[in-house]
Amino acid sequence: MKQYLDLMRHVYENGVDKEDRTGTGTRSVFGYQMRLDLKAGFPLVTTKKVHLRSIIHELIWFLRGETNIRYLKENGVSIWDEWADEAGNLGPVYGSQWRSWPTPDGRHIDQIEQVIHSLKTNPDSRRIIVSAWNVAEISHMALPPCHAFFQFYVAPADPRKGNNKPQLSCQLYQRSADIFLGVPFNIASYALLTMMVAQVCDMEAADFIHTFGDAHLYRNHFEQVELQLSREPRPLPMMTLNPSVTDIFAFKYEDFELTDYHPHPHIKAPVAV
Ligand code: FFO
Repeated sequence: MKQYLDLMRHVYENGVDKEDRTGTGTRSVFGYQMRLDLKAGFPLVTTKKVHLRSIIHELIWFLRGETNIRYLKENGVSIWDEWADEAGNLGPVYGSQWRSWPTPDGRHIDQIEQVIHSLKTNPDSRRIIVSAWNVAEISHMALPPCHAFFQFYVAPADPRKGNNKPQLSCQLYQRSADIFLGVPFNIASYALLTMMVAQVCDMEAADFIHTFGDAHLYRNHFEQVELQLSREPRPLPMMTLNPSVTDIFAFKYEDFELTDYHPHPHIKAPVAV
């Protein structure tokens, strides 16, 4: 995926050196956008091996509305361990906001359900949005959302262009992005989500647009970054979803099949907490 390496190179060569909350130090750029064509292959980074298992389980966990790491631990996923309390809780993070955003009058809004409903009944809407950025609850979260706000967009089917179904795109605003460790996860996660939403709405996944606020490379990832920038991207793999799933909340780990993934070897790096 050339777009990812371009982002990494851009920040490495043009970013400003800046301190950060974790005390690690970063090189950072403010404002950047990538557009990925989901028909060109599944956007899983090929210049290092990326652990898709963790990404799929994390996404299923978000969609279950969970905010305790128990489900992740049961499935051998440890990417959220550093932020959980002794009981495994993270506070009202992604899953809670996506599925049960609390209203002032004591109800809860299922934003994912609403998005699916809007796509099916009013695909031209310009309000098909999910926000994890719940200002009133941020102080109770283990970490304020990094991928904070996303919107869906539908272009009508156009058989003359070979598009026999409506074309679903998704744009994400990510306020803070750890380019080496987090971004490959974030890209694959939203690409998957877009494909899943498209399938249950009988649409085709088109573009994923990834918009960044503070896009940074941690100083203790620079060696890994140089190694990765020296590698040649390989052809993208293919992702197939079990076509019998028609409910966004019914996807299981076994419903995802990745083929033709031939990445360069994994590159280890420490995560900033
Ligand atoms: N904190 C930091 N510093 N960077 C991030 O991207 C994020 N996240 C969330 C919340 N906290 C963050 C957690 N996401 C890895 C990948 C994604 C994470 C956290 C950690 C990681 O260590 N990946 C390794 C090992 C993979 C595995 O164990 O499966 C790797 O990819 O090599 C942003 O969403």
